[in-house]
Amino acid sequence: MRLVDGAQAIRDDLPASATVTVDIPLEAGDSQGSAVDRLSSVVAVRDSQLQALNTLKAAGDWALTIGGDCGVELASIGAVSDRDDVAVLWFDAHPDLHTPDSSPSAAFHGMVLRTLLGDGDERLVPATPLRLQNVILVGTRAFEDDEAAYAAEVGLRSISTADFSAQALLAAVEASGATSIYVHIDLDVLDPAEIQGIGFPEPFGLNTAEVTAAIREVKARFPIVGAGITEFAPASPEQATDDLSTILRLIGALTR
Ligand SMILES: [Mn+2]
Repeated sequence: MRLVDGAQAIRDDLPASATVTVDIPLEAGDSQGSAVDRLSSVVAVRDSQLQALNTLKAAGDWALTIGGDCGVELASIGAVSDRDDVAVLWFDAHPDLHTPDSSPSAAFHGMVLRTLLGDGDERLVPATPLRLQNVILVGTRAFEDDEAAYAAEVGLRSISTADFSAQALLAAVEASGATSIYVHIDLDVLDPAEIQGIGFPEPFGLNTAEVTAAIREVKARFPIVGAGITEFAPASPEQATDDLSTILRLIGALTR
């Protein structure tokens, strides 16, 4: 429930007229014989999100999706995965590159990027998966062995925390050949000193000021076609209040 509390806390600080709430199933869901925990819920949430995204698209708007865990990107990135012109900037301490076979937890949020790249349960893989060359890992620093092996094998583009800069990001988007961007931000890409309300903190992360400055610089050259902010899971209302200024700075960089 902490993820629900986090999403609601963010929503309460956004203009109601610009906000669409996507209801999620209250029941836990069923794996339906797969190695993906709660697969039926993942499918139901994806389909509800796609409906909302299509409505916005028809109105000529792009969407900033507020999670939820990283699983919400299945719909939000999946809605643009067929576009060669979109680079996905994956700001996340974790690469989320597990397959159902390699995942130690069976939790879908650790498989979502790999699923978007075409490897995963057939009920979840998009009709046209993302192209490897369009994905850029940013600040990703907690790989499990199978994920590291895959990323090395396919040569996934990556910008480490130490190498992070607006220039590095611009160069990576240019190298991908894309002309627009989707920006995924799992809040755990930030250093744990910057944010408290996350479930899987990893040391040596990015700071909010460098992330917002880089996003502003990149989006001045490459328009944003979608974005997501995920994994806000405050332990208490006080913690939510403390973190909201950080989250609102990220939202401001993406949207203004
Ligand atoms: Mn993460």
